[in-house]
Amino acid sequence: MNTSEKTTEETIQQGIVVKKTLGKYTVRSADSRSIVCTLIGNLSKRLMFSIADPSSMPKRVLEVKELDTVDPVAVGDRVSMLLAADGTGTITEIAPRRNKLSRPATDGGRHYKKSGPREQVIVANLDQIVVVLPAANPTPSWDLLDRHLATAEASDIPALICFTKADLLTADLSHEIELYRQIGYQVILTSAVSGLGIDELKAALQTRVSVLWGKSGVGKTTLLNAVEPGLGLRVKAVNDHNREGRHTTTHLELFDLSFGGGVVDTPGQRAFKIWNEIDDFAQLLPEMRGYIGRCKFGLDCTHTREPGCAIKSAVSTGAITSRRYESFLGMKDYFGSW
Ligand SMILES: Nc1nc2c(ncn2[C@@H]2O[C@H](COP(=O)(O)OP(=O)(O)OP(=O)(O)O)[C@@H](O)[C@H]2O)c(=O)[nH]1
Ligand SMILES: [Mg+2]
Ligand SMILES: [Zn+2]
Repeated sequence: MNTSEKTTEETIQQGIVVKKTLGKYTVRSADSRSIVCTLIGNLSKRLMFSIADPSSMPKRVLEVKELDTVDPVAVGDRVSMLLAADGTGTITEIAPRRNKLSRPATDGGRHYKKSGPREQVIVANLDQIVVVLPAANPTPSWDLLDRHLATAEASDIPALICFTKADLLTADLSHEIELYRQIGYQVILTSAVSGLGIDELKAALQTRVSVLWGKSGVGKTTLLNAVEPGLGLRVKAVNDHNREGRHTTTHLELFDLSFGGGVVDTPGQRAFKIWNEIDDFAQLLPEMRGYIGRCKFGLDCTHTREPGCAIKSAVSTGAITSRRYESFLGMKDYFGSW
């Protein structure tokens, strides 16, 4: 159905999905209004056309299939919507995505097909992923950081690293920070209490669309409140600090920044399985990538026990740190299968 033919031009608007809750999508229009939308019926199904390219003629629907995704709309999607007189809208079209952060859906039965899980797109059209982890209290988990960075690499979205709670720092992190900088990641050390690094973070966020990514309680929302005080978002009460499994932020939301750009705050995430199929996890560690194909067994090398492995040899000379190599070894198990 081509809705634009049936309606006047004023009733169709473009916008960006900023929030989702149970079948309702909040879309920010170009004139900064928030419009609560539902989804037009045919976008919830996959229409199989008589020829491969549905944009060319003839457009005859042969079959209607269930979607391969949990929800066809994600926060960050650019959509067209049809506005009703009561101020609500209907999403009629989703623009092709520039990129997406996806995971295999974890909700077992309903969404789990024989061929494997369905795709769950968490956020679409990102300029960068800000991996957030505490500098202290608790001490940073380097394995988790490496998995988050690997997920960003697998999604082909640039990542930067943001440490929080620098005011609680007791150990010296400069060695680790330098390691990640040498790999090529920007690293920002922040404290919402002292204000350290907040200007640097603002500069990194400006004019870009970013997502704050990290475990519950690391201080993502606190950080967003620090860069944009007007938002006044709810954060975890101080006496709730060490209570695991309690998410203070309960849904994803894209916020506009007054200095330009947008940030998606997320409920805390453990590292999840990577959606894309990965041939060699060394591809996901930038400092290892250049060695792929240079091992004695070429692309068949798993970089574990083989003789003449270029990656293991780089670990022995220190060109690749053994800690990152350990992370790499863990990734196969962690990400390997669903
Ligand atoms: N000392 C100190 N505490 C901080 C800092 N940043 C955050 N916190 C505290 O850490 C706790 C968790 O902060 P939140 O911002 O709610 O964490 P979150 O990552 O948004 O958590 P979820 O929404 O559950 O994913 C709060 O009690 C904050 O006060 C900081 O820079 N220094
Ligand atoms: Mg939060
Ligand atoms: Zn190898």
